[in-house]
Amino acid sequence: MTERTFPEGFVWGAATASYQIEGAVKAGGRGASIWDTFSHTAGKIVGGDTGDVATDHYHRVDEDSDLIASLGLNAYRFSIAWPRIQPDGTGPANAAGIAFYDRLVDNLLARGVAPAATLYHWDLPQALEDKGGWPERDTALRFAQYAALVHAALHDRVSMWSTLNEPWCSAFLGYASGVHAPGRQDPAASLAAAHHLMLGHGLATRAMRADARDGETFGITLNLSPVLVDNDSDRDAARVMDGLQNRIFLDPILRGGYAPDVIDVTQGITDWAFLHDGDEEIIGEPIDWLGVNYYSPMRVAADAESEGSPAYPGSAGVAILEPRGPLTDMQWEVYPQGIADLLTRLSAEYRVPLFITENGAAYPDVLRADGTVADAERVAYLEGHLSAVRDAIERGADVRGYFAWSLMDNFEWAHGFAKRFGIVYVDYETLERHPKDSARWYSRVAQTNRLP
Ligand code: IFM
Repeated sequence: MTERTFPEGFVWGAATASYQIEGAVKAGGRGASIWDTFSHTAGKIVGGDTGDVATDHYHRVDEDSDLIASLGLNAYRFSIAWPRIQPDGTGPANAAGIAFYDRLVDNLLARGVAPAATLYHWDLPQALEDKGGWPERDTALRFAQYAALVHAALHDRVSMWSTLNEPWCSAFLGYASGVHAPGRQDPAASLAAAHHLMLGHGLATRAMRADARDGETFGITLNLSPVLVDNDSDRDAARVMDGLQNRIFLDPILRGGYAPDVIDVTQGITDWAFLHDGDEEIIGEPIDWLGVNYYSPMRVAADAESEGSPAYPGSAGVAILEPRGPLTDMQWEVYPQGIADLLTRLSAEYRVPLFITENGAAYPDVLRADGTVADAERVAYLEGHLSAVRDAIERGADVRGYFAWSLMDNFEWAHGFAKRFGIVYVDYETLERHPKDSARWYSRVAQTNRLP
């Protein structure tokens, strides 16, 4: 590696998720997901937005495949909508649902782009939520069956598989703080949900690996954050939050079991009866790589008066501090050093090959009359973070690739369409796509395998 280059064979991609871009929520026999229900519930989403149309990717899959190829990316990370494959969350695969992903995968391969499939990016079939959702053990078993169906249909062409995207969000934003679907506020249920998500991951990985051909790889994607403190006296508080954000997933998946301190801080909330003998062995099913989604660090301090954050059951006594500028449009701190520290730590402590499966920033982009978008702040964000990724690789971190979040502007969950993360601008009136300056910059990086 010379000064600005990346290792040979480095994967350069962009990422999206089904509910955020597909739209067409009733097409091809798709069932309802928890996000359909949630987004149609008054007051849950900024502006009353929904994913009913989103960026209409379902109908524009050919055009979008051309777009990806035109950027010179060698990979594309997308997710599969469970309710397209099993409208009620059980039973045989719905042929029309499979056909849509067949088409996407064939399109990508025909254009020289490697498909990277995520099986679950938050759109649980509503029928399974009606039976209790992720806090119920049965949902993990259902997920493994769904995974096996999708894998059987696509694994002759898809090599890179991720089971879950950001189970922290599914469990704790979905069932503890309630700002995401299904919007429940039940801390004990959220911890059960986290466990069952991981159980589902382990069972699905086992099922797919049993039927894998040579060259297939299996992983999971976690949203991880370094936890920063100003004073040594805040180190215990940082350990609590590192446990609740990072290690609650990393340790069972990569070290064979939960860390005792994570179980301890949550004891007053749940008795952990959901943890059965043998579960940790299933969750620890070996993976080939870990997907890391990094956006910003978490700053904390000890605070005896704090009741903790609703999204972190067990965080009483810890205050989450305000982010420090510069901030993105999400009010998230821009801190490229965080990605380098995280990758270095993960490589040293967990010894697993890594992909950055998401990294990027929202800014209030403006489409100019000539169809261009000058998003210099996003270019700076990407350059800062990619440069930090390179530093981490040079220091020994085993990083195999990078996926920018996101290929295009899309439905940003509770923020609706108000936050734009895309390197491609979507005009929500016409649904036209316009590559931003960041897309051109990133395309150059991908094609030359180096920072300009
Ligand atoms: O848009 C989300 C994505 O779905 C999951 N990771 C974080 C992104 C930005 O909030």
